[in-house]
Amino acid sequence: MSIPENQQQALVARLTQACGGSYSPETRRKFYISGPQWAAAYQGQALFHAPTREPVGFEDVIRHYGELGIGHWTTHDTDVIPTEALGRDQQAEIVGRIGKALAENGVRCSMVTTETFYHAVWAASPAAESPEVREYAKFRVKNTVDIGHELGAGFAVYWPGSLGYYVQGAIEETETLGWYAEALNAACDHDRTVAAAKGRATLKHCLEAKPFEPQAEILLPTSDAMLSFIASGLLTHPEMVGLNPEYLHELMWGAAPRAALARALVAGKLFHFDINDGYRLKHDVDIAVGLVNPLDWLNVLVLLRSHGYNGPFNLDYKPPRTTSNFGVFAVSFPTAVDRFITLWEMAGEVQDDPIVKEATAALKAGGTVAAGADPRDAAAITRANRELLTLHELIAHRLVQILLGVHRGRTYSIG
Ligand code: GLO
Ligand code: MG
Ligand code: MG
Repeated sequence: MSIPENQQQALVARLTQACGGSYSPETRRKFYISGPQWAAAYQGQALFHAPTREPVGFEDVIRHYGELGIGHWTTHDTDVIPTEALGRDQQAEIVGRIGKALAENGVRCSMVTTETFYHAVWAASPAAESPEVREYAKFRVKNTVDIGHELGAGFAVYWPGSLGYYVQGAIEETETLGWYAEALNAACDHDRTVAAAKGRATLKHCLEAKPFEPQAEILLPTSDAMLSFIASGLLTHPEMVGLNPEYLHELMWGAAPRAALARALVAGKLFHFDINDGYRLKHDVDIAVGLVNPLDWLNVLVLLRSHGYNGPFNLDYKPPRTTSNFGVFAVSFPTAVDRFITLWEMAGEVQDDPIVKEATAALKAGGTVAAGADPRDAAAITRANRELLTLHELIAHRLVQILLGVHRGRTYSIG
């Protein structure tokens, strides 16, 4: 029987309720989870896709986030301020309204980011040959720093989307990288001045890599490329600059996201984290966290928990274009947050699991080699550890049991 239009929202709401497993807004607020303006306002458009949803302004997004218990909000400068109004009186008026909406809904702005990819001015990237474009890029990142301090943010993110090219040979890569560094240096210098004047800490400046899109070739395609850029000597304040890895962006080029995060951790540069999901070697589908790779996500969160990562988890995904405006806040955001919290709690269970603990400790203790054995005897060392190494597969089994809840005694029967 067909479902009348005016009964569909009630059906979606009832089935969402029937899923159970949702956390209260108070519980959700205990996590450093941020909701982007652009994620909630995404209308479903793409190169080959017309929009499927109506526009949503920041007042509505912030109100919904407040109700859901998403305690932090993030934005591009141009998500909320028209390009032509940036740095002008209208900006101050809009930022004032944002501050009011945040305060009224108990939401805080954690991060601001500069759009340096969409507007036609960035056709040749923010580090274009034209000095005017590069001066404008400096104005934009400095202006974003101002907005960030005004709204109480702690982080500024830079996804230099258009830093690359379609055709080879027209730009010289080292020169372009130097020019891009000049924009970041301008942002950091300005930040130091503003922070000192306001008696606030400087922002944490976070670079975000993506291997493909929107350019054909990207100059800083991975988090590792960005780590080497930070350490290159081109930045005047490398200590102020770290990473905002995005889960899917690392997966897109075929990396193990957990290993990419580990490299950022050991470099002390894991400042901020964009959480979502998707597929290897595909475009940036930005599916909500845990819908594609829940086991990998569980493992990522074990790593972050065990290293005491305490930065934001930014819900940088796109509600699918099959989801309605109603569905964005009734289903998409609350379920994304709740899957994240569940996986976070499971990661805690993994850390405390006696089987995982004992197996891990045994592997680290290693097998007993006969006293006085020759340390050059590879065959003897291999024999001494041979049986222990089966524990790798057992640990993997245990992680899947925890993910499926089987470790709590649930079994399925075919008989
Ligand atoms: C696009 C990026 C983008 C950034 C945002 C923050 O693929 O993920 O959403 O995260 O511009 O700088
Ligand atoms: Mg992102
Ligand atoms: Mg993405």
